[in-house]
Amino acid sequence: MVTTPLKTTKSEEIFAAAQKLMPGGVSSPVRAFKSVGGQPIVFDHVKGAYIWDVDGNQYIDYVGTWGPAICGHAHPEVLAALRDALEKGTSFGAPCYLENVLAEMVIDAVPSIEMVRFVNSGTEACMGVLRLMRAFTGRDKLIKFEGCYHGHADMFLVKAGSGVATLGLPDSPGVPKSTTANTLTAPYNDLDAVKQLFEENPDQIAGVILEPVVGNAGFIPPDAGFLEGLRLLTQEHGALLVFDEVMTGFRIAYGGAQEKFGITPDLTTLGKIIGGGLPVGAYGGRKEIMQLVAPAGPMYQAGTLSGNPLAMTAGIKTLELLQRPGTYEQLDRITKKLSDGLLQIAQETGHAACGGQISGMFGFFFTEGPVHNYEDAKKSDTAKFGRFHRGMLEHGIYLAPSQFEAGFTSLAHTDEDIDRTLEAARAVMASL
Ligand code: KE4
Repeated sequence: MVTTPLKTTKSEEIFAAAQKLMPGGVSSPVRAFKSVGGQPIVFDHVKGAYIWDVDGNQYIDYVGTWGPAICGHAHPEVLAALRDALEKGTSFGAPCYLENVLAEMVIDAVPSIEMVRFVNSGTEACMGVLRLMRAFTGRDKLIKFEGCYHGHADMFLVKAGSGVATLGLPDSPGVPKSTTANTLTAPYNDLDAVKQLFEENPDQIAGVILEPVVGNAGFIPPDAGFLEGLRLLTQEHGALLVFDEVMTGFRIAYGGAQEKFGITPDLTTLGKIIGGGLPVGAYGGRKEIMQLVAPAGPMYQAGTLSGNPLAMTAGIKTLELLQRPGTYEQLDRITKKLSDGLLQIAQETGHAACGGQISGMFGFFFTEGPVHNYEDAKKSDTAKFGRFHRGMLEHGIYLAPSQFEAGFTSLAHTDEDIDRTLEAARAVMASL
């Protein structure tokens, strides 16, 4: 458990040194706790639903390394599989049977995917899928939604979510206007705005890319009819529909949001869970589209470590674990208990709050709500969220360090963990 106030001497020393070595002392901006204040804690090790920091404090973890740890951190069966794989080497840079195995599992699971290409991150997957959308349609423009995040490639850094939203960056310097000139944006859940963009840009839009359940502006589910409407609009205008399921894939259902909502896009991006904690991304879709990708076709995309045996091994074992009966019922039950509890406690302690969950993904905002899009999300009390985050940390609960992120549970979280979390939330909310 944690000491109150939190003893974080070693974390502070290590993070102070880190800031002299790496910009902001981190390898990815959201980890710096900029929007919630205070020092980030430095992890020593993780196991199951728990984190231990370098000062020996233990926390219940609701970030799960941003999604991959859905079976619990350092799952014994994943570690055992990796130990065996290690004996055969860490990287081949050549065809490997494990790629066939994971590819087959992804193709069997995800309705839109008939063929798949592995890369090393969600960013790379989204870069590849955009180039493919453009190659297949011969069109240059794309539609994304405000608050959605598709990795840090130039053309997506327009009104992006996640760390861009967290840091309140207008958009990033270093991205030429020419690069984002073809990136059109619309508010999430606003079909009329998308319709208008298609009318204003006839035959120029290669496709629409979105998070089918938003996690990078906080948790924002699709309104009824939104996904269906996009499916019809893209078909009507000869454009492609792309679900960025880097976060939702294998999380909100084994077949992702497209299985959950029964809407099949033309292309899908994946990441996080399919790597089981090692670096993997993927993009896939209909064979007629994927056949364009080199060396089958002319659309170039490559990667030294793509499909490496360790990442394939961790992904295969993770998906095997997720196939076990009762997985998604358990994730849904435990996360609903958490989400409903947080909202009830907020109400009982006099705080306006709204939010929800789908399977092992949840989020809430300190605002009356409802939150249908990024503009709504930005109206929430982010300063209060920062105080809540710090208070929960002091109570040994590790939440995503930004209002504009989603929370994640795992198969390792127990009812006792949820009860302890709600107990802490009651104490902290009463003190806000
Ligand atoms: P990566 O390049 O970080 O593997 O994936 C980019 C990406 C693409 N699409 C979606 C829907 C994503 O959520 C992400 C990455 N998610 C963030 C967390 N919201 C990664 C955490 C970070 O940036 O440190």
